Amino acid sequence: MHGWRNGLGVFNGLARLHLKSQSSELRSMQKGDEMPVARRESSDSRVIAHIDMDCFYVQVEQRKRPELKGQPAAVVQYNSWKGGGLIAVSYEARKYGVKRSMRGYEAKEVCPIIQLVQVPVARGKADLNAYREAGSEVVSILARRGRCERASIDEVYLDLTEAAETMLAAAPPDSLEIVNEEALRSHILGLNQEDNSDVKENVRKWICRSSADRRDKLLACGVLIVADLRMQVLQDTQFTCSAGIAHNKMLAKLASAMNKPAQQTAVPFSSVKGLLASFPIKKMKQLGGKLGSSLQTDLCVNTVGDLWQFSQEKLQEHYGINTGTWLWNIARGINGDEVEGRLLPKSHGSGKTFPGPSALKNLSSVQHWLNGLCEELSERLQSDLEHNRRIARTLTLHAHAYKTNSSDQQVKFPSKSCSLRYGSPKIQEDAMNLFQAGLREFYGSSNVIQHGWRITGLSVSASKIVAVPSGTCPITKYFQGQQPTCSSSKLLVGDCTEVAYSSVSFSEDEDADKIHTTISNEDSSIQVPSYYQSDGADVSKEAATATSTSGRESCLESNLIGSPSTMSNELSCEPKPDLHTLDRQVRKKSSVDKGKSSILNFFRRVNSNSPLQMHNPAGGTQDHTLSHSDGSRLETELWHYKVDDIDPSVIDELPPEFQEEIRAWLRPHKRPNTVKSGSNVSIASFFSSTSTP
Ligand code: TTP
Repeated sequence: MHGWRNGLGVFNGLARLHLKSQSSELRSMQKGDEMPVARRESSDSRVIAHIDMDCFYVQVEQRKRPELKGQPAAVVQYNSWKGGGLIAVSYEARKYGVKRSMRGYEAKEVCPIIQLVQVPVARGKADLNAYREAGSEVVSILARRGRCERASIDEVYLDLTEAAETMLAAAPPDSLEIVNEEALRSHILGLNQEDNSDVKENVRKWICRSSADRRDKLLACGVLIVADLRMQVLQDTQFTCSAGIAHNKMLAKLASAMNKPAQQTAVPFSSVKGLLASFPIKKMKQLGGKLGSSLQTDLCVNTVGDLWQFSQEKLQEHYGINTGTWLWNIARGINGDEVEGRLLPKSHGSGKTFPGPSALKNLSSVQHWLNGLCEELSERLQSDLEHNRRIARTLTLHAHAYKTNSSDQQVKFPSKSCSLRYGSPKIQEDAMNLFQAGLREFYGSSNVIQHGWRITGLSVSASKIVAVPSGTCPITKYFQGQQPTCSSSKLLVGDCTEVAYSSVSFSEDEDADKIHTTISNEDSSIQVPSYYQSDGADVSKEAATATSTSGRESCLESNLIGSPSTMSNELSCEPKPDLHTLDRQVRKKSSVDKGKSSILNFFRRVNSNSPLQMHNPAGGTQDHTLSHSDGSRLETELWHYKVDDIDPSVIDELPPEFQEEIRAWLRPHKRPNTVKSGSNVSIASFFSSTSTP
C-alpha cells in the first residue's frame, strides 16, 4: 500500500528542508520553523496499535477507592478555588455534561452526585507519581507483544508487525474456530456495522476471511492481539483502554479515539480515504500551526480530503520538496514514523502555575517555589539514576510572564538553560541563577526593579538524558557525588554516547555553571509558548512519559530498543530492572480467562455496576510536572522548537492556558461524534447484557 511513491527516495527522518522553490508561503514559515518532512515507510504492511487509557486518572482513583467505580466522578486539581479544575472525568459523569474544562462547582451543578477526587499533593503541588506508576504497569503488559513506545502518561504505540506475522504463519485467523469475544466487539472501519445485521458475525467474517490480502490478514491478527492485550491489561490492572489498529502510527492514533471507552477500532487500507476525507486539516498532527493555517488561507484546504486534489509537485512548489511530499503523503494516510522502542522518559520536570493573585512578585517567593520544584526534580533524577542508570545533562528553567513592549507586542519570559549539576542544592542554586538571568533579559537589566513583575508559572526540567555506560563506577559513587560537587560540565562535552560515567568530575567545577542564553523563537510557526522552549533537541516525536520516580520502569534505555525479547539486562552488574519485577507481579495477579473472554465478561464478573458511557473530552488543568525531550546538541544559541521535539506528556501536566494552544498543533484532537450509529451503544450494555453491541 503506502510505499514510497514519490520516487525521490532520499528523504529520511533527519532530512532537512530542501527548497525547490521559495514560495511566499514557504518563506513566511521558514524562519526558524521546523517543517515536517516525509519519512520513508519501512513496509507497507506494518501492524501498529495505539493504546489510550480511558479517563485515566479517574480509573487510577477508582482502583484505589472501588466505591467510585461506575459512578460519575472526576479528578480535580489540588487548588480548591471553585472546587478545583477538573483534569479527568469519568464516562458516567460525561453523560451529565461534565467536561474537563469545568471547575468542581460547575461540575456539581450539572451533576450533583458527582464525586470529586483531589489529585494527590506533595510540596504544595500536584503529585502525579501514582498515575505514572499506573501507566508503567500498563506499559509492562503491553510491551510483552511488540516494540513499545510510551507516548504519554497514558498512551502507548505498539509495533505488532512481528507478532502478527508469527500469528499469521502459525495460526492464521481463517483457521480459528473461536474468535476472542473482545475481538468480535472491534470496529472495523468500512465494514457495515450500522444496520441491524449481526455485527459480531460480520466482524468474525472479516477477521477470518481467507480471501483477504496479506495486509488485511495481518491487520486481522493485530485485531486479535490487541483485543487479547486489552483483556490482559484489564485483568491485571483493572484499567480499561481503547485502541486503534492500523498500518501506521498516524492512522492508529486517529482510530483509537473513535470509539471510547473500552473499545478498539481497526483501519483497513481500503478505508483510509474515507477516514481522512472529512478530517479537519488543522486537527492533523503538525498542522495545527502556521502550516495548517497556510493550507487554509493559501490553498483553501480545510479537510484532509481537500488536500487530495493537489499534486505532489504543486505542494512541493508551495512548501518545498520535503514538506510538500509530507503533505501529499499525509493526505493519503502515508506515514513512515517508526514506533520507537522506549519505555523511559526523555526528560523530567516539575512545574507550578500561580494564577491571578497568587502570582509571584519577589525573589524570595520565587526562590521558595523553585526550591520545592528543584527538590522534586532532583528526587526524580536520583531515582532515574538508581533504577535506570541514566543521567541528565541539561537543566532548563521556564517561567511564565508577559509584558508588552513599545511596539505593542507581547514579550515572553525567555527560557534559560545550563549544564545540570546533580544534588538538590546545586539544582536550586542554578535554577535561581537561570531565573535571574531570564528576568534581566525580560525587563532589561536596569529596569527590573522599577517595573515590578508577576510570575504566573515556573518550571524546571532536566533533559538530554543518557544511559550511563556499563563498566563504569558504581552507582553509589555517583550518589556521593550528588553532594553539591558533581560537575556536569564533563557530561556536556561531546556526544552523549561518548559520555563515560567515569568521566564525571566529583569536584566543584564552576565551568559547569555557565548559563547558555536560550531565547525562544517568537516567529516559530509552531507557536510554542516560551514556557516550553526547551532544548533544540533532535528527538523522536513521542517521548515517553516520566515514570522513573517510582523506579518501576527501570530497563536501560539502550536496552529498550527492539522487542521485549531483546530487553535483556546486558549489564550484568546492574540492579535488576524493576520492570521485570513488576511484570512478574502483574503476571502473578493475572487470571487465565484468555481467548474467549471479553472486557464485557470481565466487568460482569468483577464490576457489575460500571455503566460507562461513550463521550469525548475537553481539556484544562493547572498544576504540572514536565517531561521534556532529549536531544543531541547542547549549546544552541537559539532554540527552535520542532513539533516532534515535544513530549506529549508534558502537555497534560502544564498550565491550562498553554495546553489548548499546544494541543492544537501537537496532536490531532479526538473527533467528536465519530462513534458510528451501529456502535452507538454505551459500554453499559456490554456490561449488563450479552446482546450484540
Ligand atoms: P487524556 O488521555 O487526554 O484523557 P483521559 O484519559 O482522561 O480521557 P479519555 O478517555 O478521553 O482519553 O489524558 C490522560 C490523563 O492526563 C487524564 O486522565 C488526566 C491528565 N490530563 C491532565 O492532567 N490535564 C489535561 O489537560 C489533560 C488533557 C489530561
